[in-house]
Amino acid sequence: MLGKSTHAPTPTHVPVHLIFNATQRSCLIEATWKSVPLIYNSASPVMSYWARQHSSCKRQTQVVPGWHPCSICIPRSKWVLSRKHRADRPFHTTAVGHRLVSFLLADIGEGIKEVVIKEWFVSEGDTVAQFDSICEVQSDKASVTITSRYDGVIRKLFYDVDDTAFVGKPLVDIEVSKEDDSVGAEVQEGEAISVGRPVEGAVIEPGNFTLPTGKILTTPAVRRIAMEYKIDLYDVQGTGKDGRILKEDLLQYIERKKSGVKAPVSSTPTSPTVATRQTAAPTPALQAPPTLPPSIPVFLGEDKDETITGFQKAMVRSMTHAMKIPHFGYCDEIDMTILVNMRKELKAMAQAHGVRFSYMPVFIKAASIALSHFPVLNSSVDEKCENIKYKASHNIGVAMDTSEGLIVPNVKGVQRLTLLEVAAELNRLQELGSRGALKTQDITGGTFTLSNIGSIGGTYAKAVILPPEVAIGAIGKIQALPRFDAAGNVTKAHIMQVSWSADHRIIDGATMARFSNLWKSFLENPATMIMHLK
Ligand code: CO6
Repeated sequence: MLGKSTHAPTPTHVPVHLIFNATQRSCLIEATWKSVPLIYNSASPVMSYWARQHSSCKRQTQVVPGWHPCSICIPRSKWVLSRKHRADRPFHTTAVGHRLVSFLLADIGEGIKEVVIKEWFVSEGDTVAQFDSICEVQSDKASVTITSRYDGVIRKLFYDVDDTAFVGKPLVDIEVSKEDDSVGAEVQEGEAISVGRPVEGAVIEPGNFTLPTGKILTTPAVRRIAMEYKIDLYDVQGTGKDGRILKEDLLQYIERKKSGVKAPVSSTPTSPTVATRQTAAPTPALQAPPTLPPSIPVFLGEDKDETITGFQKAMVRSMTHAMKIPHFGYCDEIDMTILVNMRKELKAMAQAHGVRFSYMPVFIKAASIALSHFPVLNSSVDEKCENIKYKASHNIGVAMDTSEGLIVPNVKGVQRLTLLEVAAELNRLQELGSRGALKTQDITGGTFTLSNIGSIGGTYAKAVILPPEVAIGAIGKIQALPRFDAAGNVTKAHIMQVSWSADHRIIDGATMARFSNLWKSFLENPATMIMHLK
């Protein structure tokens, strides 16, 4: 039963909301006074307060079936100050009409247990709206923007910049209005949500669906509708001031999607194939390759200690774990001469569709076709290596040199994509990677990896498997080298080396060699790939 306090707040009384469970005859008895969390100092009088106040309470809403919020005043002498936050109790009470929600750092996937706080976008006392950015955190694999789930006032930040925050632990306390119906019964924990693009085929849990914010100008109401319809606002063209997405824009977009009509988003000619699959792999504008800063010599003068954090810390963990896998290597060289010539044409064609086309899309697509012949290479094993899971989707990871270090985003469902779509998705990932904006969805769920070290230099490499995957390929630089042709004449050939690493517990050398031969045959005779292209 919810009612207004019959007591006016006095210096000796603290107005609170209690949540009673009439059946269990118990209640939550935490409150906040002047932003300081309090804990009730006495157990037994609670029910008598409840009894006294019960008759004056007017029932309005139920927070949880069987539980009823109720406002009363309790003498301050009955409370003790509690500076230590109680992480296991997400709901607290504050001044009448408000309550404090502990906003927990959500699980951001791939077993990530901790992140480093990179930047706060809010301070204590700031008012936030739903989906406003709260902070940027860095996991071992990507930067993630955490957004608010509520409208309210930030009451407490639990970490400083560069602190390590733990998944499932409070990130901030937000004071919300008791009328805020978004703090419904189903939201027992104020889990923070992260931004990103939903992955096709992924199970999207209510409250865990992620939405892009930050650069997108719109209102919480529009974001809420987008969330309900699982729409990525990056796909919606805003017609408001400065590109703000208006409610009408979103509703029109939903209508168009329902009727199958595509939005007029770009004046760039788009491939019919790409257009029909636009939701799976939108074609970004032509992007320049990320430029690396020139290497500058560093003279320290004296020794310098530095704590390993963020990506590096994660690399320590993941590589230590990875090196427990018994690796074996297999290398070969590939004559890329035909493909080098063909790529010139493909590049020009892709460019007409606004897509930058390097060799990578061909490497990736050829790998996917070869994987369908050797599914064990697209599998994963459990921790104890007792079970193999053959993965239906070819989510091919690409080791990427980004502003944040080496990250391995993956192109999802390559088996369903055309070469142009693979290229478009790779462009998108590269563009995000170059500005450190890859999202959790982009970097999770990989099933097989290719590392093109040749775009930097080098020939052979010993790549480390990314668990739970079981194989990885390192690709060397394409070089013009002398080789013998079929007639025994020395000719100029474009040669590229590949170095495979595989988990020797479940893969043998012959399987790896056969897979490599097939992949090689597609690259050496690209025409043979045509039969398998989708
Ligand atoms: N040879 C020759 N030329 C190449 C090659 C090779 N292997 N790869 C790319 N290129 C060309 C490419 O075609 C582009 O040329 P144009 O199209 O004519 O402009 C140009 O180099 C730049 O390509 P870019 O790197 O922008 O794009 P690409 O799609 O080939 O690669 C990428 C995408 C994400 C792989 C790349 O940008 C990147 O980050 N590469 C570095 C990956 C890396 O750091 N790997 C090391 C991981 S650690 O493997 C490891 C075992 C250890 C050593």
